[in-house]
Amino acid sequence: VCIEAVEALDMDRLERALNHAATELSRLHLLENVVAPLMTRIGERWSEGSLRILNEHMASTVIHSFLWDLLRGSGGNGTRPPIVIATPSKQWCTLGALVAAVFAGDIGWHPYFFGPNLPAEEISAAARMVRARVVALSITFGAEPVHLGRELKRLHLALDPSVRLLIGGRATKTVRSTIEDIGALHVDSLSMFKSALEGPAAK
Ligand code: B12
Repeated sequence: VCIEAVEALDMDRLERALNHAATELSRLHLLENVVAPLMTRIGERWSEGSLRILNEHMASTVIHSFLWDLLRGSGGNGTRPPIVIATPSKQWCTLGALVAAVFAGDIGWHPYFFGPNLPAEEISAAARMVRARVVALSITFGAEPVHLGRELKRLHLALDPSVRLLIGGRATKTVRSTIEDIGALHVDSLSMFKSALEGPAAK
């Protein structure tokens, strides 16, 4: 249903289908088995040439707004532990980060979501300002590993050493050795993210 709505540029239908899925499914299931595969499929169809850029843009816009609605209100009353979530410099795909933010909110964290393309010093400033013990990054675009590796090293140096850095997303493997060098954790899935956030050192 979702992909048909994207083909037909039917934003209302896509929104209705997503809202319906949100009431029927657990958050984890919704995010990992509906939202992510839909975007992957759109990416494949776009590569094959059977969907246009505008179909992808329409879907990204609707899904961004849908996820933002799920995220809204997950700040709580000040008792939840803060987590900073963003994508590093030159990383423009925010939906994975937004998925991680919605999920973190769902399991009791206060997500501070800052969107795409954030330089290292802004990410570290955010962590300082909201007193976050955990920073989570999403990496989707794999074609600039040298720049990205440098940004991650700069972030590592700028962050307080007690802040944990978790990194997820489909292109994380392009900077695997840097992630090891700086002692960050590669979180492969939302379940692994959950374990990391529930571990003893997390909050
Ligand atoms: C939508 C999209 C865009 C949109 C993003 C809109 C937005 N607001 O986010 C826009 C238009 C900005 C875009 C731009 C570009 N894109 Co693009 N895009 C995509 C697409 C179709 C879907 C990505 C997406 O949103 N997925 C949905 C999310 C929810 O899924 P996800 O990111 O995989 O996240 C899941 C997990 O990875 C995980 N996760 C992700 N992050 C994190 C973080 C944490 C902490 C945790 C725990 C988990 C986690 O959780 C999610 C749920 O399971 C992909 C195709 C694909 N196969 O991914 C291409 C894709 C990523 N794009 C690609 C390209 C080439 C580009 C452009 C260069 C295109 C261009 N020529 O201008 C630009 C610039 C990219 C850049 N520099 O960042 C390539 C990247 C190839 C590569 N070398 O890495 C892809 C793979 C398409 C392709 N097959 O060629 N893109």
